Amino acid sequence: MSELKSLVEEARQAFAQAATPVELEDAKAVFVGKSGRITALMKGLAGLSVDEKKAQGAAINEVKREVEALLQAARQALADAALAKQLAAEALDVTLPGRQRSSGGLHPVSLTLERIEGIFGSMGFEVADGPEIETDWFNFTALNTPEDHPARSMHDTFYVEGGQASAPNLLRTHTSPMQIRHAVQHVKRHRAALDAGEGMPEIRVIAPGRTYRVDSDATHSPMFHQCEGLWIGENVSFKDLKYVFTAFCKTFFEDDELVLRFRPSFFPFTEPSAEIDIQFSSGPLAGRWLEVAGSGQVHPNVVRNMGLDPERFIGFAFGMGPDRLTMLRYDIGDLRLFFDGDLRFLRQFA
Ligand code: 2U9
Repeated sequence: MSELKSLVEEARQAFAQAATPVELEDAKAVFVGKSGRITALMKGLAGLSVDEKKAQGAAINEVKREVEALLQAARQALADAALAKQLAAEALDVTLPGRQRSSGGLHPVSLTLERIEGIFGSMGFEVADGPEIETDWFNFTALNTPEDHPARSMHDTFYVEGGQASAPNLLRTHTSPMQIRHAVQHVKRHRAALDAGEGMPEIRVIAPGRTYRVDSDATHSPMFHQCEGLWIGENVSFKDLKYVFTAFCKTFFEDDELVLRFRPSFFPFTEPSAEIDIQFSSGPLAGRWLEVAGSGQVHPNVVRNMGLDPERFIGFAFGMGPDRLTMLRYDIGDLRLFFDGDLRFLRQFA
């Protein structure tokens, strides 16, 4: 009988020492397994009398129940400890502040480009796109730029690998090649009708984008933006240019009293050509003449390079610098602020 008592005590200690479920199941086998001590005691009943079997058997069964209850409690304790450990390891501090969600905004020059596209879009102009790496033909030759024009020199143009040795590829120096590409496609689509002596819808397009020149100071960046416009038809004249560009400037600068001045100038791709100056009616720059664009009637050679007969088709083009327009609109003094990426500056426009 005393062996039975100490057996319960031994089981209690063995179970308490088990640090893992595996150790606990090993300890269990010592007491209640097939070859455990309780099973051995049961087998020992065989040689006893009926009365002794009854008494001893009941006592062994009682011990077995106690050991099994201890085992169950030990299993539960191990499971509770494991859960507590996992919960502690995965604890979340729900009172910590959340991750901040920063809100983005458009770059001031992007805002200007969107504005330009919106205004010209409302006047029926499409928006052209095109590659920033261009061929010599689309960037210079098609635009009537003479072979010895200074813009073609290494001092002004970034040349890149590729293209022909006699005419290497380059980073476009203006957005005009996009308009040549657009016009050539447009003319191709209407070739059959044109050859049959019929008409074609007018070309009315603007081309905004990045351009590159070897130049860098407070008012020049090696990468800068341009937006050019082109309107070609059978009956388009300088008065259309004046009307369209005046409407654009008044809307863009939100100044209905703003006035324009066309000053004679020269570009290889337009003839005659004019510089466009504006004068604000109010604000810090009121009364001063500010140059905002170049313009002109598209040169017959350029019209021919689009695949059109310059005797029949005529039109005008203009070009402006969205970087400079942004500086004028927000009264910003240094062009480099746009390209430094300083958030203290950029956030003011977001
Ligand atoms: C085609 C034919 C003609 C676009 C034009 C200008 C005048 C011009 C620059 C002034 C400084 C832009 O801001 S700037 O960098 N542009 O003066 N651009 S006419 O003429 C074209 C374009 C495309 C097919």
